[in-house]
Amino acid sequence: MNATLECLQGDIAHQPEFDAVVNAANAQLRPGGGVAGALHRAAGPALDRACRPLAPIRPGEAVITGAFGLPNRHVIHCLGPVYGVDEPADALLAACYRNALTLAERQGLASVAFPAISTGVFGYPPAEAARVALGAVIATLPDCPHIERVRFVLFDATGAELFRRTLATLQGAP
Ligand code: AR6
Repeated sequence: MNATLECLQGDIAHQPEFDAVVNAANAQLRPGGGVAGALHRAAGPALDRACRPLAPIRPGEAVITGAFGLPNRHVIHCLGPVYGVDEPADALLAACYRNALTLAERQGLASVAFPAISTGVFGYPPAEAARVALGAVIATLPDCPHIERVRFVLFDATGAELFRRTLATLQGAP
């Protein structure tokens, strides 16, 4: 894998050096709270209008729009599984990351920033979500030669540390 993969604390709505940011969306692709609220607020109402014809989406699915007021070229909207409801949760969560990267690759994008999909309102336990998310990205990047840089943006320091430790484990660090 030649792409850079990093995990930082931050706000997904403030990632100006990334071609695409990923939204932890709801099925109707409406603004909502959390990540979706932050991205729609920063993008402005044009993002909501662009989303309407693409809704609804299913768990694991990803769709792409422009980014409007955001400092990115595109927003990729993923519907994560609701933990304990949408099954199999791990396969559906992994599909979000794989489908988002595949869409970015098809658009020729070089950089994508992800939030920790499903770990907020949708209740996915963070440690399991980190393993699934990072594992899916590591498994998909070899099929995405255009993508040079992937960042996980975690809202708090604990989340960023968890993702960094999980990445080190998956990459075989001591
Ligand atoms: N930047 C980075 N991470 C964030 C931000 C932010 N600005 N805001 C929250 N997080 P969530 P979900 C973290 O609930 O679980 C929405 O209402 C947050 O701490 O946004 O997939 C939608 O409309 C958590 O760790 O997404 C859907 O209905 C993670 O991002 C539903 O919530 C994901 O939290 C989707 O739920």
